[in-house]
Amino acid sequence: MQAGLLPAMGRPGAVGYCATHASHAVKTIKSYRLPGKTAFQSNSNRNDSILDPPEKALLKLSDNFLDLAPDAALTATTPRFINVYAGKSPARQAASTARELADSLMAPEASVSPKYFYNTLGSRLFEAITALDEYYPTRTEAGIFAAAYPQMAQALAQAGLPHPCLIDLGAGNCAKALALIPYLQPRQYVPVDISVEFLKGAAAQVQNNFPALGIVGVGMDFSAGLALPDEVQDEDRVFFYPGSSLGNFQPEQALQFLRQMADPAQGKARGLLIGIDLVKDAAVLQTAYDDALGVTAAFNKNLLRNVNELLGADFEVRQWRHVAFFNAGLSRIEMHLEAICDLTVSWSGHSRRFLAGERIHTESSYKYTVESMTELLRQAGFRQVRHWSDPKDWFAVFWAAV
Ligand code: AVJ
Repeated sequence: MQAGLLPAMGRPGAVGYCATHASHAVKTIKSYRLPGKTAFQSNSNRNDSILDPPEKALLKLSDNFLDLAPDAALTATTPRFINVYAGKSPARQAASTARELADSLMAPEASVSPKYFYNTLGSRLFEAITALDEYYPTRTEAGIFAAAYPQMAQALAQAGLPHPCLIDLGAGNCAKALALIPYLQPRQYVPVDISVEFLKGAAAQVQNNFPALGIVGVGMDFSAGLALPDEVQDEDRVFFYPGSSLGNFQPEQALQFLRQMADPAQGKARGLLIGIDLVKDAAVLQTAYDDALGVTAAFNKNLLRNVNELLGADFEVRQWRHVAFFNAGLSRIEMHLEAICDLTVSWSGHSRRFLAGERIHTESSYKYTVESMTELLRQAGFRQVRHWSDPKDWFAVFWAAV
């Protein structure tokens, strides 16, 4: 990635963080200064190096998160932030979360929804996963984007969306949007995530980098529905759903979710930019979810800590072990937590006994083919579908227009 790509990032001496340079920063942002060409286009041996430049760029990006100058934190405009509790008060929301957790833990085949991975520590552990050698999706996707940003921007412009409202589903640290914004030049940026405190920090960071951009942060569980607050503009909505997060849905749920997005009465999408992990060699897949450092194991077990907090349960993390494998028949990675010994877990007057070897299913991560994903998007109501992928066809980014 070239230095000019992210105009106001926190390189030493970069503009945009410091109040005294604010007007310069705004000017830089308003023009969304674009580089002449991407690192990829200028690289003669594209295939050999596809993974390296964006990986470096990602590392740079996280450096920038840490490097934020203290005075910048004080002078930054805090973006608007809206918490959506699906029409319920926070107390009722907490009660229904507890009920949902209790029900899924009491089921004959115990499970916990993967959305409960993402407390603040969980979001950080996921960030760490994306930096692992074994976890190829993030850097492969970044490589695809880095090679195709201008083409993607062109695809949006051709669809009549030169300045979209960019809705970033599961925005997390907003790193992917930070790189995309200079190209798509959104009128409004709407990062959405269930991990509210984590997102607030990240949204403020985006505002630092793009002071002139209208940002509406939304804290909500969008798996429950895509009804966005009124502050989010209706026009020119483009959903950004990278990272293969769609893979967490069962295929039938994925279809419903995409349909909802394309529905003029609900998501009101004009287009969707979505990244999806592709079916590949089982060993490569499996290693990505069972890394040598044990970061994914920690991410999986941290879910128990979150359940303890949300449900008032007494899970002992040490009594559980991480299990991950590729279920080829269902085309999905499965993650489970397996009881190491016979044990009992209790919460507010209830308890469940687990025998050694019994599992809690914590995540399914479905893998698609280019064909199956194209078909899914068409079934959901997207008419124009195209995609970009890496040389190994490990990952694909789709642009789908309604
Ligand atoms: C965020 C759902 C895309 O399935 O690869 C990473 C989550 N779980 N390692 C994925 C995850 C274990 C990730 N998604």
